[in-house]
Amino acid sequence: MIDLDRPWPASKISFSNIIPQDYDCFYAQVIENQNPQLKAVPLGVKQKGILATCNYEARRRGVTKLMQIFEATKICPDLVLADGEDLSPFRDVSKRLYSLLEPFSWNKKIERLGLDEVFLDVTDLVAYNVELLNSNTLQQSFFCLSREDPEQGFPYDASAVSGCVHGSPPAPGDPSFTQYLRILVASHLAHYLRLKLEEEGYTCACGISSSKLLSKLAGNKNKPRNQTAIVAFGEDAIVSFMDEHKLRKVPGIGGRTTRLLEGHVLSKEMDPSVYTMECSVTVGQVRAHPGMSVPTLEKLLGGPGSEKGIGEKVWGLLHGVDNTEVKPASLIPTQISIEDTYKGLHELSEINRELRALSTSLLRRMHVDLVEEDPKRDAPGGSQRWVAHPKTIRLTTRPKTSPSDAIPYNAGRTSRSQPMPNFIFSFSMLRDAIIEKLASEVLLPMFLKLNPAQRQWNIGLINICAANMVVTGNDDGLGSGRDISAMFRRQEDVLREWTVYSDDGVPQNQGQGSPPNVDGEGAISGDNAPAPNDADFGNQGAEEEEDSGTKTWEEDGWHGTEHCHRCDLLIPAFALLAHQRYHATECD
Ligand code: TTP
Ligand code: MG
Repeated sequence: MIDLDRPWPASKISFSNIIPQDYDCFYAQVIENQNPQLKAVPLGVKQKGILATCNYEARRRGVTKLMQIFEATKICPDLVLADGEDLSPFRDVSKRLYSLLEPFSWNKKIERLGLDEVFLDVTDLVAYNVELLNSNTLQQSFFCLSREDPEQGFPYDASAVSGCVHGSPPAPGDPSFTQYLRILVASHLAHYLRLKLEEEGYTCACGISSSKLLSKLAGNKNKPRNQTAIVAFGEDAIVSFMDEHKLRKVPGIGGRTTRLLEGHVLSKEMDPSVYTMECSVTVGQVRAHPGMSVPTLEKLLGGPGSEKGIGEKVWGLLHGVDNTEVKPASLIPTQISIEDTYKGLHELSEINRELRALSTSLLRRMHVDLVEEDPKRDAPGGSQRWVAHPKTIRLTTRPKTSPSDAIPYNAGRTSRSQPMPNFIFSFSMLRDAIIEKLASEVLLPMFLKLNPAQRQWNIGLINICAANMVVTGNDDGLGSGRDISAMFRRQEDVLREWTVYSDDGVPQNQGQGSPPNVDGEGAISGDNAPAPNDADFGNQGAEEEEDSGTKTWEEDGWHGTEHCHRCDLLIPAFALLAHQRYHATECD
């Protein structure tokens, strides 16, 4: 109970309240909602040979996320397995729940991370409701959800924080008391939002604090179906909250940083290029290690390829300091990236098949995420319109490696980009025809440029990405009502030659048109990649996106004659593409 026998200061402090929601066993919940009888049984969602996730009934029996299927079924023989390869249902639910949460951020800062996490900045709504508190009637408070309609909201008991609490509440009059009130009020909003999501069939865990970092760590404290508010204020309290966490659990501290710092603290040689979620040191051990300071961190973590100011950033994170803002609401992704991994694709027919499969997914995703109904429009294809246009298509491939090769995961990953072809936006052309044209006329030639004809390929990953998104109607050079086809025709004229990029978006052949501004979101993470959960959020995880093996490509490095890898005919370089396309049709 809080005793408020004196008025508290007017809440004019700029203090954010952030509530991240992390849905419990997300893919499993989506499947359970489609088949409610699965709620009572141990359920695993499989993608290739592993469990992308499993429900809490399965977890009670010892099954874990990312366990191999054979191991999971050994531990839990009655595990029901559902297929999780098609991400569309997960994406659809994610969008629906996001739309439900959106109105609760008055400053319109609501950021989706992957499919199952949402950061909601509720600063304004909370500040408004702190002002409405009456110290004499705290137990009968009313949470007002609208400035215009005082009856829109819900009753709540403001004499205590809702849910789990970390720390001890300050006394009225303490300098941190206003911050405490905001956390208290935000905790009731979090509870209300959790109930709203549950009405839709989805439970989640959430955290309530003043930054993305602290609220995310708070949310992880009590899972599933729970919430935790941090009511520890002041530097010492926050530092001791941070100290107890394993270093790798801190959002923004990725695998490379963890291994370098772990090696330093334990005086052990550790290879930073080996991907791991494991970590044996806590934040406290690193922070209190003799000589630890910003310059020490900079020396340990800096150097070519590292993020600028890495020492200062990590020093801040170790002390619970994170000033990153929740990004403004948008359902339009900055890029759409689809990828798949393979045990090794060797034949052109296999490459063709996979390029078609990826093109099918890309087109479906583009239609789900970027097309909306437009009743005003009288156009071929009826009432649909594109709300955004990706200007660039990028193809990335990586050879197959195995862990025993001791080669960094992304070694040999190479990319090419070119303007997005106009036909992909057509509503009048049949979808199958678009897919066929995209795969055979755009992606296959790109693939062959990246992987010149050989006797045998050994492809371990293909990613296709619609990047450089231009939102229709924004003041972005496109302008509402302008003819998108005309723009693309102009762009194609300008960028007639393909531009070659390394994966960090740096053009390798400057001077061949302006480089598309391929942004960093998920540059290497594919459509099928997990939400950047415990380890990284937003650009803080940039270190994970280093490309250790990007080749640089010479645009004109393909002269002379080549043997066709299928029929062994000696073909002039300029005709090889057409020849291989001929084989491609043969394969079909
Ligand atoms: P998580 O939030 O990590 O897991 P979860 O929601 O299943 O479970 P929890 O209750 O612990 O939050 O990831 C969200 C979804 O992302 C998850 O349901 C499945 C998917 N996913 C992958 O596809 N691959 C992965 O490696 C991980 C970790 C998750
Ligand atoms: Mg989750």
